[in-house]
Amino acid sequence: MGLCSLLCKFTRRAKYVILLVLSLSLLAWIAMFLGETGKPLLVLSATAQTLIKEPSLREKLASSTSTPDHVNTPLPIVECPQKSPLLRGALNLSFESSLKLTDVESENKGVTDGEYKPPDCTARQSVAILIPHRKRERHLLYLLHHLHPFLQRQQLHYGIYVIQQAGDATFNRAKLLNVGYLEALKDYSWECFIFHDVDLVPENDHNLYVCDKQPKHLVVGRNATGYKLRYKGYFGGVTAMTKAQFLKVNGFSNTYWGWGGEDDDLRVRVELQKMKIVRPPAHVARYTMVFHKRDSGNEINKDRMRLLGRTSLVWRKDGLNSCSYKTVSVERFPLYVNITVDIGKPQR
Ligand code: UD2
Ligand code: MN
Repeated sequence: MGLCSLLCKFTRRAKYVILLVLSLSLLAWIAMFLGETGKPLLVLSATAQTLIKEPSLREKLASSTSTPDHVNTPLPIVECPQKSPLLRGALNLSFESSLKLTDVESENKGVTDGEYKPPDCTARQSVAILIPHRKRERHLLYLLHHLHPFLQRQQLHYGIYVIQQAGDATFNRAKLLNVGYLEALKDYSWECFIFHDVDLVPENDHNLYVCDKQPKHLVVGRNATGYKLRYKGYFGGVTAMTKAQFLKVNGFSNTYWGWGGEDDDLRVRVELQKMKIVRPPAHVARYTMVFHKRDSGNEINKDRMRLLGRTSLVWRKDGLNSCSYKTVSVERFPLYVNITVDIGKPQR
């Protein structure tokens, strides 16, 4: 019995061991089978991916061999380069007495209603040029003759506005410029404004007619003053301010009638807002002022020093927000928008 029970135990254990070995080898076989078939599965999924990509490749090929893209969809217009490749630097200016408006018009076919956009890129800034004017037709012609190609070489989107003071009352440059700002914004949301004397012609197209983070004075020097800054803080002639900067100072004062002071008043407003006037380098910010005498109706403003003394007290209520005027006409000529305006007369 002892031997029999021993044998029985042994055969039972052997059965278990054999069963275990069998099941292990079955598992190993299954694993091996899966291992073999796993590879083709991966290959299949990779093929599936390639197949998914394939139609777009085919589409690309098809589209490149059929009608060109630009026939159906407009080409994306890229931003103009930081530095225009069209700039020429210092220029020889000409002031021919035989020059006619029709000549300047035919030289600037790309300009419509005083507005221009570069044809092959999106301009970096949209700039309105505001020119206060009365009875300076010859100066205006010379300025248009030089300024249009100058601005086009700078690849700007621009519009030129001439603001004509109607009647014979004393001239008010600053108020006309306020009117120009308010009227130009009715046409387009210009982001930059250049306040520009009619008789100043820029000599170097590296003097960029764009706005900066701070108000910019563009006339460092001019022929008549030996190309030197007239005095520290001088802010006359041609200045550039963004829409927001000009709004922040409430524009120019409306109360300077006659010659002088209004440019200093704007400087005071800028300084009151803790802004800082910037200027391009002197060799670039050069202008030729077409010779002129003092105009009748623009006599020296004897009141200007008194007015300058009260700027910090009145700027909030004297400026863009109190600029009242009557628009006489808005004429859209090929090379500029002509706004004739009745701005009243001095209250004295
Ligand atoms: C200086 C300033 C100018 C202004 C002025 C004082 C420079 C280069 N310019 O110019 O910005 O501060 O002093 O008011 O320093 N205008 C007419 N018709 C007139 C009178 C004036 O169109 O009958 C316009 C025109 O755009 C002219 C501007 O007003 O350029 C300034 O008058 P200005 O040229 O007689 O004065 P000016 O040269 O002393
Ligand atoms: Mn002048």
